[in-house]
Amino acid sequence: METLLLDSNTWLLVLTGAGVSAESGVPTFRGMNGLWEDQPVEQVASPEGFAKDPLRVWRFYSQRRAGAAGVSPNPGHDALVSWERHLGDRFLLATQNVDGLHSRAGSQRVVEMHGNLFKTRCSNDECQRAPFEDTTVYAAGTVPGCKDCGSLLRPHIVWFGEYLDPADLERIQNFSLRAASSGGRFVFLAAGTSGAVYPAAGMVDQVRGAGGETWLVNLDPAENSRRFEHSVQGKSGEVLPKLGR
Ligand code: BV8
Repeated sequence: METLLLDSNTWLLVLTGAGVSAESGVPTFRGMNGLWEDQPVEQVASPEGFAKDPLRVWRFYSQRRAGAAGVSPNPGHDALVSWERHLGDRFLLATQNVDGLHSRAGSQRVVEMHGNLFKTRCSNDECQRAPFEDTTVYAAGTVPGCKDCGSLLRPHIVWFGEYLDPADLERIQNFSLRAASSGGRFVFLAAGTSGAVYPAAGMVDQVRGAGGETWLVNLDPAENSRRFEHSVQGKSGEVLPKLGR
């Protein structure tokens, strides 16, 4: 297997998807037994779906919150922690995952692009109440209300058709600009993602446009596999610990 040299000249931007948490027992979205198999995505991960049936959306996210609370990081998460410790501020992890496992493994330089299962916020954008930590697994049939304004509370998750937090995108962009202009080697590695969802799936093109090197570590071919120069097929929990040196 090729190895990824993590030397003092390397800047590394990592993007992870559901596949990195699969070996921890967290279901992925697409493919066999995927989350979207029996939950039409537009009904459980969109503002329209929430407006139409908040009970169904809360049941979906409460089940995932309970599931994610009961699992642990795997060697793939641990490898990314060691890479961060080795590279310091020349490392950034952008994750599409909302299970919080990267932080639980010890990753600190993490951007949770699609939110976090253990955060809840008021669905009323005018309400002043900030998103808050929430480990409550709401019983089926319960939709929590905001104690400040009485509106429904919602998972602090980026749904389809919703914009990602501009601050998150800016942090990724700024890191990429610094890496590309550092005179060092700018590497982008995507792991455990089908490359189906934007803007995350477009990151590989941005890095290539900036002259960076691109790697994909995935169990199956991803939708955007052809856009990566290096591709290692396999389980991230097995590949990542051996890949970086
Ligand atoms: C937005 C909610 C502006 C959180 C999610 C450009 C072109 C086309 C469409 C668009 C575009 N720009 C925007 C869009 C629309 C849309 C989009 O991308 N649609 C797609 C479906 C075409 N994007 C958006 O709406 C985004 N917002 O861009 O705002 C805007 C607004 C309106 C209109 C236009 C633009 C918001 C995107 C966020 C949506 N929220 N989920 C949640 O409930 O989790 S996305 C959802 O998919 C999850 O967050 C998940 O992270 C993400 C990606 O899935 P993956 O992580 O890749 O998981 P998946 O199961 O698909 O794949 C797992 C992979 O792992 C597989 O390949 C498998 O082989 C591999 N694997 C499995 N086991 C292992 C493994 N690999 C390694 N080891 C293993 N052990």
